[in-house]
Amino acid sequence: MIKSITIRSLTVLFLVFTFIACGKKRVINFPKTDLAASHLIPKPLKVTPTNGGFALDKFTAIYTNKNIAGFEEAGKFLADKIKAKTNLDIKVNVDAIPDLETVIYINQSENTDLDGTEAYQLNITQDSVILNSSTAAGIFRGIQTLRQIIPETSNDTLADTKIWMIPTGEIIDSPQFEYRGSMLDVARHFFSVEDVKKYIDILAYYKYNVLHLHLSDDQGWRIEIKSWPKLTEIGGSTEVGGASGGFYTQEDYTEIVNYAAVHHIMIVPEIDMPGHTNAASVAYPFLNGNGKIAKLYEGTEVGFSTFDTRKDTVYTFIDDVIREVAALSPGPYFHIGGDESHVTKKNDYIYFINKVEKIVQKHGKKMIGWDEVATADVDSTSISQFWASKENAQTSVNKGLKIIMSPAKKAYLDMQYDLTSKHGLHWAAYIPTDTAYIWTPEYYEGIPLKNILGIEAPLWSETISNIDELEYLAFPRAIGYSELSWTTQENRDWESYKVRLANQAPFLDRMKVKYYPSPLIDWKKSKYSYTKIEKD
Ligand code: TNX
Repeated sequence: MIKSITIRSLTVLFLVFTFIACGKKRVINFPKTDLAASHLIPKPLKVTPTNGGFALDKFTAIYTNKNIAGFEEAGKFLADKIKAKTNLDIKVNVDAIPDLETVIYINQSENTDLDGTEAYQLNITQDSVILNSSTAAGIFRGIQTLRQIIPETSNDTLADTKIWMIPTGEIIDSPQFEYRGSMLDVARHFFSVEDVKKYIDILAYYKYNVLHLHLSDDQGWRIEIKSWPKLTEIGGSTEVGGASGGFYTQEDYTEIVNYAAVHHIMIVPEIDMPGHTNAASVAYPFLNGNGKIAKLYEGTEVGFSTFDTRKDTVYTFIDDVIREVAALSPGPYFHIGGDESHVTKKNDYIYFINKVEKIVQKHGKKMIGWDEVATADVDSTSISQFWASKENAQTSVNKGLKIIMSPAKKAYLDMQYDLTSKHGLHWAAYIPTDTAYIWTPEYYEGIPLKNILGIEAPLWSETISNIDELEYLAFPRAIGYSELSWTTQENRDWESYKVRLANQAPFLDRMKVKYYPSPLIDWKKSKYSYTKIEKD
C-alpha cells in the first residue's frame, strides 16, 4: 500500500526552499522531540519520528497548490485554526514575505504512494512541513493531524519570539473505513443550526466524514418541504417534553450541508418511515395507516404509528419529500429509516420498503435503512444499518448489502455511561468510556469485514434538550468511535488510547465542550479548563 516517496519529496522540498529567503537564518537549538509521542486521535497508520523540531512562529507561511479545488481553502482553514490555537497570523499563498523562515506546503502527490481518497502524508523537517494527498479530502484529514501536533503552549525561551515546536518526522495515513459517522436525532429534541455546526467542528477534528441527521419522527418533523408546508408548520411545532420544537428551513439545511462540506463531512438525511411518522400524519391525516386520529405527541414511547402503505397518494407524497430533500443533499445516500414499524403488517412493510427504495433510486441516491429493511426485497446497492438484530444483519450479508455498524450495545451515544449518568437511556446497555472503545467492529456478530462500509455512532435525543447535554453524552465516547473507524485493529490499544484521550482535554476545553469527565481517564487539564471534573 505504501511505497517510498523520497525522490518526489526531495523535488517538492527544493521548490519549497525557493520560497524561503536566502538571508541569514536563525539557529535554534531544539530539545530532542518524539513525533510518536504526539497525542493523536485517531491513531495514524505509520509514524516515523526524526527527533528534530519545526518552528511554527510568526516567520512561518503556508503555500498551497492553487490549481486543485479545495487545496487553498484547506490552507486557509489551517491558518484560521492556527490563529485560534496560537494567535499567530499565518499568511497563505502570499508572494513576498520578509524574514520567512519556515513553510507549510500543501501539495498534491503525483504518484500512487497512498491508496484511498482520504490518504495523506505529512513530512515534517526543520524547515518545512509538506502535506501531500491526491485529494482535498485527504489534505483536510492531514490538516487535522497537524492541528493535533501543534503544542498547546509555546516555548518562549528558544528564541526572541514565541515558538510552537512541532516534532519532526513522517506520518503516512489512510482510514480503514470509508464511512465514519455520527447521527444526531434532531426530531425528539430540536437542535439549532449553530449547535449542529459546533458538533461538526468537533467531528471534523477527529476525521469523521459523515453526519447523519434524523430529521423526522413521531414527535417532530424538522425539515421544510415546500410542496407540503404543514409538515413543519404543524408537525414541527412540538418535541419531547412539550417545548415548541422547531425546524430547518431549506436555507438552514443548506447552510448545514455547506458547512459540513467545508469540513469534508457529508450530510446523510433521514426521513423515518413507515413507522415513526406520527408528526407527518398529524399534518396530513391521509398519510395515517394506524386507524386512529393522530395527535401531536410529546412522549417517548414509539412503535404506534405507520403510513398507509396501500394508498397511491402516500407514495406521491413520499416522492415529493425525497425529491426535495435529495436535491438539497449532495451526498450519495438517502436514509429512509424503516425501524420499529410495529403496527405495519409484515407484507405491507415489505411492499412499502420495495416501493420507497425505487423512489430513492429514481432521485439518484442509494438507500440506507435501519437493519429491518433487509427483510424486504432490497437490492445490493442499498445499505443496512445494523443497530439491534443479528438476524437482520445476517440477512443483509446474504443479500450482499453493505452494512453500517451501529450496534446499540456498543455504539449508541445515548446509552448512559453508568448508573449515575445524568442523561441517557440504558435499554441496550450501560456504555462506559472503555466499553465504547474496547470492541472489534471488524469481527462483530459474524459480519464479514468485506460487508462493512463503516461505523456510525447515533445520538438519540429523548433525554437531551440542549448542546451541553448533547456534549455530555457524545464526548468522550465519540472520540473513541473515530479511532475505531479510522485505525486498524492491530493499531488500537486501550492503554495507549487512554493517555491520548486524557490529552484531548485542552482542546475540548478550548472548544467549550462540556464532555463527561469519565473517572477512567486521568484528564490533563489546561489553562482553558472549562469542564469541572467530578469523580462520580
Ligand atoms: C431505538 S435505533 C430507536 C430510536 C430510539 C432509540 C433510543 C432505532 C433504529 N430506533 O427510535 O430513539 O432506540 O435509544
